[in-house]
Amino acid sequence: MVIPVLPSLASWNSFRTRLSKSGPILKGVLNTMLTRRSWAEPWKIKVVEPVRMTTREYRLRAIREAGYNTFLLRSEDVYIDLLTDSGTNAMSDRQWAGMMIGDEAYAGSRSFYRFEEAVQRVYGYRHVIPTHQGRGAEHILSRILIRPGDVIPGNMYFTTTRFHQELAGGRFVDVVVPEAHDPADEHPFKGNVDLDKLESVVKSNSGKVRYVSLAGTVNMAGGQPFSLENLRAVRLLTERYGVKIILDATRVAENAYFIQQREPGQLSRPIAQIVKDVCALTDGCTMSAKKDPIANIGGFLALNDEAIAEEARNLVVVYEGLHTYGGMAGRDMEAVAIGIDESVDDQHMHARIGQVSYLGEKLIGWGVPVVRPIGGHGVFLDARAFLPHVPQEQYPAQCLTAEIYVDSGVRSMERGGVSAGRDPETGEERRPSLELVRLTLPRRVYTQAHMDVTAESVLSVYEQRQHISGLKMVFEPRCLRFFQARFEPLPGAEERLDVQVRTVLEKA
Ligand code: P70
Repeated sequence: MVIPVLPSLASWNSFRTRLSKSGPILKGVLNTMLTRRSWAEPWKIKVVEPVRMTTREYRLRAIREAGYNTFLLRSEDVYIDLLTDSGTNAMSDRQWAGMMIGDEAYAGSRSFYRFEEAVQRVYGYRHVIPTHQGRGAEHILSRILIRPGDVIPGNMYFTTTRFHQELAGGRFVDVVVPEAHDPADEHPFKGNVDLDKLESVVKSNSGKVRYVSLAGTVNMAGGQPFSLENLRAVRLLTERYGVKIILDATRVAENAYFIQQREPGQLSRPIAQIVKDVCALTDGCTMSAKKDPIANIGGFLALNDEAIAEEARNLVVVYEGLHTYGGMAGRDMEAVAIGIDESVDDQHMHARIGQVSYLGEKLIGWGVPVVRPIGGHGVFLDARAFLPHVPQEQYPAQCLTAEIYVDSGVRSMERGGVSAGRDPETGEERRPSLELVRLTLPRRVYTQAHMDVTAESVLSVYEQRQHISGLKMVFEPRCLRFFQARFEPLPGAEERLDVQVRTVLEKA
């Protein structure tokens, strides 16, 4: 069943423009009315996990010990964990039941065949190679398809994807539409590929472009989708040059939801059909089953080409595990197989993205700068606009994650200069246009009240923003530095924080 929920983006935008002329109060009220259409999750809660509330003083100490990096916090010190939607989802009773009947045979596990059948049926690819998670699939694919000196165009980089492309000797080139780099631009499909840019990259690197790396809901742009129309055009273009398209299907069902809601003629079509259409326009995919498929671990590489699939099976047994488990336990494969079907259910996706939109629209209503339109898996704060006085070399988004944690125990993730890392050729720090903080929503985990607490905390930090100052990096790991980097406050800020920390220590 298809549920028409949000107004189409075009009518939404024109309505917003009219509202903005009618004064901020009316705008706020109407915004709230519009975005708070009543919806409820298509499930009820059977098991709960207690979370711990701590004091501000405690959190001040915890973030300092964590080197101002939310990845280094202990999860028991976190109240509402919006670090990621990866592997943090709540499985259904059916998935848990599947865990009990997982077949743990080393070879030829029944659970693998169930997993393979679900992938083939829902996404439509012929060959399925299981991996322990998404980056396992990225590793294998990059080793097979990339030769040193190759160029890989894509709709904005993703950290692990680009890292594996570079490890294999390739160079990623961003061909996403320019609107994706502007947090305030309301383009409904900011994940679209800029066709002229793509064609010029392919032409000027003749023989060096073997595939386009295309992500469903672009993570680093704020969870922004591409349209079917754009994908069809990319397909036509790449076919002319003999270039493949490899989809990062990690959040393809979320992308399909936005196609359903925003693309003309798609509203009556189920998400499952749209997912099939998207995959049919590509040659294969990598998947982190920790996201869309609502599992805690797992992934796969799926391909149509027999020869590439054979080579992938060669590599999977070296790096991941046998070609019928790829690093997953049998029970994990069961959970993923069941989760894949749940992920393309229209009501599930309505509630999932509806919750993200609830949080996002609340912040927009209060004037907090966020990436617009609100994306699929999280709300992305625009740290440049939030902290205009903190220059990018002082990592404003990183500071903001620490400040929000100290304020309320809500954990978020930096998605800016720290994540972008260094250019492997020049060694220079990259300065991405987007300097963001991601409040990521795990699927089926938190309630609307958790969203209210989160929004109020962000607002409270926003009201104190002029007192927030920058950080310096004091430990920089060689690979994917954002995971383990450590920071210290700059002198001015240190004083302010020191006073607070000292008070805490004295009290302790
Ligand atoms: C996140 C997670 C993982 C991911 C992804 C896309 C679009 C591939 C992967 C890799 C985890 C993460 C990863 C790197 C930096 C921060 C967080 N994204 N493609 O939170 O999949 O994690 O299973 O190896 O989003 O966004 P996997």
